Amino acid sequence: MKLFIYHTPELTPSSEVPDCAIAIDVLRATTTMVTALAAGAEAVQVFSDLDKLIHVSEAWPTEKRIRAGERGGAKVAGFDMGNSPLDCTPEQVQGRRLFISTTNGTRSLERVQKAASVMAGAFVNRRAVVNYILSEQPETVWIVGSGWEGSYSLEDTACAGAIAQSLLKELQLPVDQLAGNDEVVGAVTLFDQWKDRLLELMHHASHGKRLLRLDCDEDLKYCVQMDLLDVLPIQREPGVL
Ligand code: 3SL
Repeated sequence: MKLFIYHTPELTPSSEVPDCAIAIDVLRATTTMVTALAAGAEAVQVFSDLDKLIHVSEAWPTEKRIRAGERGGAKVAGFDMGNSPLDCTPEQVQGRRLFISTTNGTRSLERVQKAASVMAGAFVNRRAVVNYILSEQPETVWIVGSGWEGSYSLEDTACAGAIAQSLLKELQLPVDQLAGNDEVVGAVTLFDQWKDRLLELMHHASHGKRLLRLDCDEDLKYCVQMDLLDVLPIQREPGVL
């Protein structure tokens, strides 16, 4: 197995398709997706384009759908919810399909949707992601951070490092044998440095600061909870997890 980490979807090689791809957007899209499925959502369907989301979800019965839209951290007007995982209660989402579009997270899922298996990862379901990789043993694994509008993000790389570190431990491999690129070594080192202070790391992250300005302190606390949910959002058809 070779593991590659890419800090943003734009950095993934356009001519290659991995056996397994994990899209990460710790703050907050993939954390929200995991939480919605854990709370009983029927599925999560992702869109980079808001108009397309509205068009496709129109065909769904109103009581069976919930529309989540976020731009710049804020809820999109007219949508049922923004992108807070804390809004994904069973009362809100159970039995419904979550139609979701966010600034960056949904784009990284779309970027890797041709991989043989595609999933959404976050700190909250790190163990479920690792268990899947260990059981399936794919030849090539990509972990793709969402970043922010094409730029690196601390939180996604730290989460990629958490997954990589756990794989190294379970497989009892030195990092060189698993790492397909230098980013793996960097991500593991970042996670190792901050693993006991993840909330503090979120406060250093530019998107963490943006969310704090939007009074999303509780979201940050929620998003750093490691292995909270044994749920693996895995793609069943393009764009649907
Ligand atoms: O960029 C994204 O996809 C979002 O997760 C950003 S936010 O946390 O909802 O602001």
